[in-house]
Amino acid sequence: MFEKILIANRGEIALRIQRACREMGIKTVVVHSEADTEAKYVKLADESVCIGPAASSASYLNIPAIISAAEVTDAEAIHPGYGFLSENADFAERVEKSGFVFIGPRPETIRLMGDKVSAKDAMKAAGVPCVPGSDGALPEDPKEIVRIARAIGYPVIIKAAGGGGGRGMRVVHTEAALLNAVTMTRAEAQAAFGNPVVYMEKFLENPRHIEFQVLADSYKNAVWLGERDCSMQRRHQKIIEEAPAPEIARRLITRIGDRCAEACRKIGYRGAGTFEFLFEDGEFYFIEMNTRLQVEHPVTEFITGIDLVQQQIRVAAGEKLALRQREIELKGHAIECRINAEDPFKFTPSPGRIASYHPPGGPGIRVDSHVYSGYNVPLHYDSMIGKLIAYGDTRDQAIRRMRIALSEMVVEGIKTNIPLHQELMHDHRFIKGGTSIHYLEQKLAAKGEATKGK
Ligand code: MV4
Repeated sequence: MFEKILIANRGEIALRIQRACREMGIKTVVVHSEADTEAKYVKLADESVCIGPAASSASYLNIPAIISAAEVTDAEAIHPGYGFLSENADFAERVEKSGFVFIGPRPETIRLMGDKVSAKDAMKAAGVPCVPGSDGALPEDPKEIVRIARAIGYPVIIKAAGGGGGRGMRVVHTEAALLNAVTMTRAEAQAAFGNPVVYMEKFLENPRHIEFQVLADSYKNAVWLGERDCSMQRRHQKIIEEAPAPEIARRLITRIGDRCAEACRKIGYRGAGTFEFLFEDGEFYFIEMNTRLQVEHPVTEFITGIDLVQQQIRVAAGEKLALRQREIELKGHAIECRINAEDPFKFTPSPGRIASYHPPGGPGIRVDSHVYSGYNVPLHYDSMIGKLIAYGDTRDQAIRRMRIALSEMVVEGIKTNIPLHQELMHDHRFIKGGTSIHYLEQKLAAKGEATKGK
């Protein structure tokens, strides 16, 4: 096992990774920007290295500075967390070429999944059901493009191979709008990702976003650890995630989960990963794979009892997976509310000093946060200041515990989205379960209409 790991991230996930290391007897190094010098998790780490100014580009995305920090502190492995460099294949490659272990998949796998066309090809070949669409990249020939769209049937969506997570997409409802949309998406993709390749899919109008957690070692052993419903989102920012997904037959879930684990074996996947699907009219359609630990991993940890960060570290160190699929039991229900420093209904960021902070507690409550009374939320990074996760024997119990926890939680001095979460925990459609990816935006729009001019 490693003696020392460098954490190339900040905030709640830097603290989460640090806790896993502590429990395993591994020393930690955190790298941080000038804006995070006073952060408590920086002081709690065994060692810390300031790697640059507040701007992410100069610090948390500064590859040479991070590798130098690993060299001077004698760290053996680097955990990238989520966001920042976590899905950067060039970073993973440079980490390994410099003699460190990258805690994540092989660089080739990150590259394969980073290109959404090659990812979909690989998954289709591995037996994972995909959204009907173009067979790979769209050709240049306009006649061919028109023919492909007719075969799929309108509406279609044009997506950039270099995009993902909602960037570089365009919905097309009619043939008249098709070729211009392809040209525009190509140009934007070239500008944003340096890659003009686009592909086409049937546009699903009202799907849910369901994702499957997988874990694999370097010896082609792989398991799936249940699914998460991440449909409650706004502008591609998830707000609430839960596991298991409500109102979907367990037999179908098991069938898809087994396909995901099998695909991991086929491509030689290593580490933790997530298969993203759209779910509509009883069918699952693969869209993308994330090759990192995700923000919402705690809901999976609650229903499986498995520490995903520790598992990531074990397989990165070359250990064989000790988990067997038949021993993995999905038990109870977990819900996560992302707590953001923002106006709860206008969504404008609200950085600044937290005057007082009182986290909730009690049975089945977990709070993953790095903040404290007196902490200053910097304006340079995303607005998430923590995650509140509630577990119960049933979904109903998890919701009731979440309501109590939200009512106990105090964050003063800045605005947070706690009031929005409180409202959602009493929303009849949420309580029923199974809302689509459009539900929150539609609810907010309706509410905006109702309060106009008031
Ligand atoms: C889609 C889609 C409908 N049909 N693909 C957006 C993020 C990226 N991961 C894929 N996305 C979508 N792809 C087809 N064929 C609708 C979305 C989408 C979405 C997906 C998941 C979560 C939130 C979303 C919000 C808007 C659109």
